[in-house]
Amino acid sequence: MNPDQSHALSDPGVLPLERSASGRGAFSLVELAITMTVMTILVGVVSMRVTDVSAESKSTKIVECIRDLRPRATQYHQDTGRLPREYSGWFGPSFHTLSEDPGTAGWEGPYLDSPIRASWNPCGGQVHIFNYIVDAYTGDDGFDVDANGATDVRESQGSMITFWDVPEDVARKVDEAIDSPTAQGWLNAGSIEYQRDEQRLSVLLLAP
Ligand SMILES: [Ca+2]
Ligand SMILES: [Ca+2]
Repeated sequence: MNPDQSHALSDPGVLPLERSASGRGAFSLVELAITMTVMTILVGVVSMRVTDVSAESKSTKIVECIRDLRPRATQYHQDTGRLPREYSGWFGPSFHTLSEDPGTAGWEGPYLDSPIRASWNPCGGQVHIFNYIVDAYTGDDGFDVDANGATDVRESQGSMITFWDVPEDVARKVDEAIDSPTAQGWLNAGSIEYQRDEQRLSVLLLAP
C-alpha cells in the first residue's frame, strides 16, 4: 500500500464519495451504480445456471432410475404373472414385492439390490411403484402412451412409478428425455405424465 492510499483509508474525511461535489465524487456514484447493476445481473445469471444444473442433475437421476427399474419390473412380471409394488416409507414384503419375497409362486428375486427408498427421489419426496395405474395420479385418466388424445393404459392394465415433490422444470426435463416426440402435450401424453398442483411425476413402468 502506498502512502497516499494509507492516508485516504485512515482519514474518514477523505472517503472517495465525500471528497467534494466535484466531478470526481459524481463519477464515483455513477461507477458505484454501474457496479451494483452489473453485480446484480451476474448474481442472477449465476443463480439461473445453478438452478438449471440442479434440475438437469435431478432429472438425470430420475431417468436413470426409470431405465434401471423397467427391466427389473418386467422380469418380476414374467416370473410371477403379477405387477410389482414397492413403496418407500412402507414396510413388509407386500409393499416390497421386488426386493422381499412375498411368497408369490414363481418369485425368483430379489429384483432390486435393496428396498426402494425415498433417497431414490432426488427431489426429496417419496417414490412408489404401484401394481396398478392410479388414474388420479396421471395427468388425465391413465396413460395416453401414443399421445393421440385417448387413454391406452389405465387401472389394472399396467404398473407405474410416482415421484412426489418434483418441480416442474425437473419433470419437464424427464419428459424431454423419454417422451420427446410428444412434447406438445407433455403433461397428459406419453409414458411420463405430470400434475402441476401436486408436483407429482408418474411414469408408466410396464403394460403387459
Ligand atoms: Ca392413446
Ligand atoms: Ca409426457
